[in-house]
Amino acid sequence: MSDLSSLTSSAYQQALEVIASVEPRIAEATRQELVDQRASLKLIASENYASPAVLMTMGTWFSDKYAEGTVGHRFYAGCQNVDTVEALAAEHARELFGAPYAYVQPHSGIDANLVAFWSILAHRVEGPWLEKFGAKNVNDLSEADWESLRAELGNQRLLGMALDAGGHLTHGFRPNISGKMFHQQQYGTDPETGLLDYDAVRAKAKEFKPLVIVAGYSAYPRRVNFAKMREIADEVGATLMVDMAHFAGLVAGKVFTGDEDPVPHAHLTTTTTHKSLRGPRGGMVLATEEYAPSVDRGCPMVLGGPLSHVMAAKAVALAEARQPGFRTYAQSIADNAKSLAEGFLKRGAKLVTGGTDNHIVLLDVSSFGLTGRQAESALLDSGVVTNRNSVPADPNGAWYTSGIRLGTPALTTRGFGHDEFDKVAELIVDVLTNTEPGTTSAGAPSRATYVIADGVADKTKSAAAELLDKHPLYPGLDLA
Ligand code: DSN
Repeated sequence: MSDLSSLTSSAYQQALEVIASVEPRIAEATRQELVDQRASLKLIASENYASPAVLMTMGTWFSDKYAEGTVGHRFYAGCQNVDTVEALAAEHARELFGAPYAYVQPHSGIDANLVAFWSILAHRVEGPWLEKFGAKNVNDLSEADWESLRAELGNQRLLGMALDAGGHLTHGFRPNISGKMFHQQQYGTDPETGLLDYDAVRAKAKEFKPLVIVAGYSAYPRRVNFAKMREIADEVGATLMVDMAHFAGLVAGKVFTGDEDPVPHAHLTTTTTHKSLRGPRGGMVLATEEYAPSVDRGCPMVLGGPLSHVMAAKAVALAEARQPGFRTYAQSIADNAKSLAEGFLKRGAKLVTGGTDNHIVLLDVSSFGLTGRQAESALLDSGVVTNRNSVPADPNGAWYTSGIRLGTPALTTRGFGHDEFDKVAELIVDVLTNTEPGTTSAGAPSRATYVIADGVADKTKSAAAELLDKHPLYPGLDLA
């Protein structure tokens, strides 16, 4: 390990020198980003720290290669090495998740979801609808057939989890393309418990009869029973698409198994690769054989040319996730989230759903008399990086919010355990208890400004530094 650390140090040191010879300010910003990431408590639930091997894989000449198409079927010459990379990444993904098919080209989670949506529509075209038009394949359709198909496709329905219940923008939220390309309705959570109510989802699905049901979340602190979601989809003839971007690492690490593992239950499972999965920034679609041909058309249907350097890094990250140590890591993510939640509850803080059983803790900061925006800013001043988030039926809307979303994947990568997460809860409660809402310049109550009691931010920063020093980020990586 020390050999690898010193190799990593000299590799980055030299890389920064090469960059500095062209644009020293970029080399400096890159160096400073490491300093800053090392010095803060990163609790953003969707972030992590990828390994040096993953990071380095992205900085190569694969970046220079165009490779539209699929393995062995490219629209550019000279793609034999890209084929190796893409095939390997897909093989690792299939093996890791037990998926019949993996498409590793999407550049992000939004792109992965777009590929899935369009492939569901394309699949519809190629199913019974071709028969309806008496055509063997889409090329046989006349302009008039297309006109009528376009009208019908543009009239499809999607049912997804509401944003303030923990769903994602791409699950049918109106300002996102998913809320415009589909007629959409949303399912929420039980107003008393904050938990998903499957009977309510079923009732809504029966009434709305969607083509697509989207399950998955970005701010719901609980597990989902995907077998039940599939039952509901089957009852109404819908395609079940699960967006596991947030919890892919917990699926890969076998923390979520059986009914909680989306892959055997969903027709299509989408993900990012950089959150709990700890890979490069990017997306991926896993599919049943039935949907594979339409998923494969992601590029050029909705994607630009594949990023070969990122697909290579996906292959490296997925290989890491197939090692036994990743299961220990994934279990620690979930155990640590419980420790963090217990740390808050024993200090009297209020959590959406009363706790967690995944990697997310959603803290309702209204009991501190603060908005999410005020709490996020006060914590940032104190060296704690979080993001504000709506809580169900949030009176402060999506901009100011009443919640703070916290996640354990990044600090778990640094080696934090139960005691450290308990201390993190103590620090956060201390900052929020000692923060008051501010006023506007006209003296009216403000939802954005805040006042932290003297000395609290500095005291928190030094307590955080003590924790962080015990668990260095990229130990041995020295850029001095
Ligand atoms: N931005 C990601 C998150 O924070 O959850 C999802 O898009």
